[in-house]
Amino acid sequence: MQLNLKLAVIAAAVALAACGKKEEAAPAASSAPAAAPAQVIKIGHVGPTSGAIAHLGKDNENGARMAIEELNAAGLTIGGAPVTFELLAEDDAADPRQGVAAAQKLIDAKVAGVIGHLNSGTTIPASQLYHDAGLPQISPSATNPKYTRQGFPGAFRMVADDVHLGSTLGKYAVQTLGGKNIAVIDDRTAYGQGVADEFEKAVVAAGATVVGREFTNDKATDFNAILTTLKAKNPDVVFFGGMDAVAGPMLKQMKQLGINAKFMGGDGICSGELPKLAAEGMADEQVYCAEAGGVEGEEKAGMDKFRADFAAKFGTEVQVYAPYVYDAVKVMANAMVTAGSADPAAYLPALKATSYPATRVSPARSASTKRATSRTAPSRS
Ligand code: ABU
Repeated sequence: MQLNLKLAVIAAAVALAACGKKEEAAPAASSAPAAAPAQVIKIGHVGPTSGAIAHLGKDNENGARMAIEELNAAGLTIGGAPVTFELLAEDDAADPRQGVAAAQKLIDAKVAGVIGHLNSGTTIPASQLYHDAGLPQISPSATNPKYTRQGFPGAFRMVADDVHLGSTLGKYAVQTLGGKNIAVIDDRTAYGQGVADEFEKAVVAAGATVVGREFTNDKATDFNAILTTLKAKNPDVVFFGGMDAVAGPMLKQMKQLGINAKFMGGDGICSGELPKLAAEGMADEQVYCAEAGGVEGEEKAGMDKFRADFAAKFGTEVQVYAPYVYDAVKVMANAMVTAGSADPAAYLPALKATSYPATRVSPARSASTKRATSRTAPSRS
């Protein structure tokens, strides 16, 4: 299931009911009536804050922190009771087993909902635990379609899935870039292999030839063997299904081997870090990727403000998914306010019915409106 998200500011004045741990009331200092104690609502976040894509996991976690701080500054009430939100952040290192362990930790800590995980390979196994525990989960970035096709009513994503993403990119490679002989590589993860399969299908449907299909893994650093095999097939486009931490060194080694093909990938390579990871390996107009968070028109002002606020707060630019995490936290909190309860069973219907008009950050974009962007460095708008 996919949320059709249009973002809105959480209405600070809405008075509804909350369920969460009560803080101890401070003793009244005077004869004036004591202020009602704030109820603490725990929201879990999971992403890889260690390992090769820690820069992406930290970006996500910062997006969550920013949203939580804004919610708390707004002084929300739920069901007439003042509430504060507490972020419980876990690291899954992009590893499926650590993802399951992180999920169990959050369930044991009695979070009211979870934002995460970043990777499809961690999001999917963890989703079984959240489902069993009755907890809503919104992934900001997991694009493998299986995640939302398991029949779990509480599983949501903020982004289009790999069917849309891969097919749009495949068509773009042939119809816009003019690719005729296309090579495909994937990292054998739930995301990388899935998006590469969809890309390949679309390339063939559009009339081009897939001259080679190779694979690596998400921890590999040496691609000389597969790139040498593909070089002999003279591709005009190389597509990589995987993340920026692998794509960067791959680009560098393509250059060293004299492969001058255009290089494409999904949202997983479309980060601010890619040019650094590729070192001198990226040529002008060589890299095309699905730009998560790319917005135009009226939405651009909101995104520009988000990026500026984020950079001022954390001293670093948005990588990829922080705006989606930020939105996801606010969407979840908004559903609690609307439902008058932070009880997962009570606010899930409101979450499903979410329509959240954009104010600062763009709504989730369908793959058909995502742009495959040509640039020397991933753009921030
Ligand atoms: N959407 C690409 C990165 C996250 C994933 O594994 O799906």
